[in-house]
Amino acid sequence: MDKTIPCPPKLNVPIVDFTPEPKVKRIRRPVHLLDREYQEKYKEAVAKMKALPASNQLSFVRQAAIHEAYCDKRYHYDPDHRKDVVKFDVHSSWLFAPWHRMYIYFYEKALGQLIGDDTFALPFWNWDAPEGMVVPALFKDSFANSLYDSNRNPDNLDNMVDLNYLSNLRNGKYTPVSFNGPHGDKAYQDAINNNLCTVHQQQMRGAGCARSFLAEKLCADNISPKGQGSLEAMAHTAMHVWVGRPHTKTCTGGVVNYKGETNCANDMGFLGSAGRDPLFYSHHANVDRMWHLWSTKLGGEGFKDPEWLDASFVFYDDVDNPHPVRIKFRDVVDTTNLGYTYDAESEKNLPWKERQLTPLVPHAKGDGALRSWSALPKTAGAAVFPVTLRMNQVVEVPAVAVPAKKEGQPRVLVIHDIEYDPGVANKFDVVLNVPKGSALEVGPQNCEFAGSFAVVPASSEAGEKVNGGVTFSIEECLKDIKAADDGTVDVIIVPRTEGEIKINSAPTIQI
Ligand SMILES: [Cu+2]
Repeated sequence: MDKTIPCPPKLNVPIVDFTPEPKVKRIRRPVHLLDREYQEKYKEAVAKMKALPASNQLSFVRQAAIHEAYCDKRYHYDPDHRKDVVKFDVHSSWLFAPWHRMYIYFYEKALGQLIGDDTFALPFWNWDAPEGMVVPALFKDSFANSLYDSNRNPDNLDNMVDLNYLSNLRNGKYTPVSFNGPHGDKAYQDAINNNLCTVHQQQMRGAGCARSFLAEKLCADNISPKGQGSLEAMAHTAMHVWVGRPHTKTCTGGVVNYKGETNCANDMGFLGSAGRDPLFYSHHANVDRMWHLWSTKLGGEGFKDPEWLDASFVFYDDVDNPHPVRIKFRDVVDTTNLGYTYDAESEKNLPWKERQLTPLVPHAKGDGALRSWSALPKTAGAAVFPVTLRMNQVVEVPAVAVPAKKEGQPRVLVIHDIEYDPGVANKFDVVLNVPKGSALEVGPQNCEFAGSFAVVPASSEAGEKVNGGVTFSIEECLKDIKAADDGTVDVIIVPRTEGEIKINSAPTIQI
């Protein structure tokens, strides 16, 4: 990894508490709809940030280093000085959404300050609308463009994004779809539909509660990540890996993984370098907008735990006089407190809100005994945990107990104790009540889809494994497959990537 990134200096100025902004003056708009003047403003602001000396905390190089520090385990946590050091990471837990909101808020403010315009709002990459489903042209021109980054995947830049990318990469046989069409093509229409279904799953169907959308709790007494939510695992991870420079046999540079091999995936495709691509911030502005939409228009309820609301981080503010500001999660739950909101026009017709999902196989109402493939003994192919996943070899976990439904308490499927090599992209999907032989075909466009576990590659040391988890809201899925009143359901795990993933404990369904 590049060692030129500076470490944060020792604090020699006092930390001040964040004060809410008195009014909303920044409206974040989609990148693809910016007029020429706004495009130039954005380029100028980032160019000025890149021109600041690295000694300035608000310089681009230091902003990128913040992501590396908090997201690639540069901070080690040892509150009791027991040398029981845990590598700290803001991913895979309930820290993910608020931490990233804070991070890009201070980035946005600094950009506005650099061009003397406090109404400047960070444009978002609108990958959830068909017109925004390509890397925005503004970031691609390599000539004198502060928004350009050479560490991207040239094969993907002009194609329709795939918000379910890693699942479709099966065996490297990925068929790209040109963003320019022809628009009447079935492949083009399917690609748009699959993307919209992915966002529908992420935002609506799989987002029935804060645990499954914003991720699981993480507190100081046990800071191993407990579980991702759909906000992180789905479109967010897919777009990181989609944009980033991929690993190839002949590439040079990058990180050395535990097998001693060089892995040169970088910039957006690698957590340690993601912040070096200016597109990262517009990507995360849309991830942030997804949280905003969930908690406003879609009526999602965030955490009420004081441990979450009172959690705080310190960021530098003010380009001219950089000083540290302590900001709490409760300060950022509502974006208006931060003086910004999202363009109302882009919220009017959310194209992914209403989606007709299709069943891959027929489903009958009743208990598991009625399922058409259940002629097989229930123990056939039963996974014995721990189980090590192999790409494309599905793991069937038959007859997982489903607790009876309780009003207002959505049922969740929880898989924890997932060990994986953090140095590579890892993904598996989870589907319900599908015969083993058909499970590979299930995608977000199907009723049987319950959710995905997917992580962006990060640094790894020799033999290092990271422990994670994932939580899915399955109430809607159970209803769609006519299993809402069943006592059991078959859970099928569909490994999508090559890296070794070991699941130590069986999935459970909880209320
Ligand atoms: Cu990210």
